[in-house]
Amino acid sequence: MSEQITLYSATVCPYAHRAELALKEVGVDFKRYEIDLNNKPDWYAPKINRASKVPALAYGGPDVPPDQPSPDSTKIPESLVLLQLIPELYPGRSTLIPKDPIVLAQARVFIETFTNAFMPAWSAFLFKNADDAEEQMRAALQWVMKAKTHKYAVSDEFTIADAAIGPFLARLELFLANDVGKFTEGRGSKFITALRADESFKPFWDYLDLIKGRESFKKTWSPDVVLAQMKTRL
Ligand SMILES: N[C@@H](CCC(=O)N[C@@H](CS)C(=O)NCC(=O)O)C(=O)O
Repeated sequence: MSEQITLYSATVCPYAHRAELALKEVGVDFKRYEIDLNNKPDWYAPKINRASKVPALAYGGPDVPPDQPSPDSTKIPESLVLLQLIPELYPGRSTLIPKDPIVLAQARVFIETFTNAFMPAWSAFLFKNADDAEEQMRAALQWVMKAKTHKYAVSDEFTIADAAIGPFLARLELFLANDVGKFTEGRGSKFITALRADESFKPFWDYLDLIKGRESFKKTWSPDVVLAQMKTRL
């Protein structure tokens, strides 16, 4: 019998979404426990993740209710660690970890470079209302289009690179299109409309549609809940 898996998650969180995508891609049964980030349970930090962040996985140990975690399960935080661990626990059940070590290295470089290119623009637009937010975000999305070398990011198959960035790109579109963020009203939707009208960004939207069309994504994506939770965090 396989070990029990409990994922502590929050629907709004793109990092947690990475782990959920990996679990769905490998097709394993798991328990999911929603953490209210505005009102975290007292036991969460001491018993699951000292950093008090989602995602975190409780692996193995007895089959207990998620809100009564056992000291006998192994607790593992950090989305990128989980994105690697989950397919490694269930080899041959997904394409997440490319078989070719060179392609795997390229996936890791893709994730690292995406983080450096995208995160400052994400925060400039959504949280800082920076003067040059549009410019920064255009450059970040242009980087995505340029860095993507295959049908998916680094391969014709869905890998950790796509699972790492999809949750951020989908939320970017959702938050901006609905003007949910700490920016001037209308600025987000105007940007998305302009980007959609710009033919040079078509490969970006095609790529995002491809990710959003995967079963694993559809099963883990609740835009209404993401929006509602995001509004409480601004
Ligand atoms: N480096 C972490 C970042 C996770 C993270 O920042 N999660 C946020 C939610 S998106 C969180 O739990 N924040 C704690 C809080 O809001 O109190 C990872 O990749 O898993």
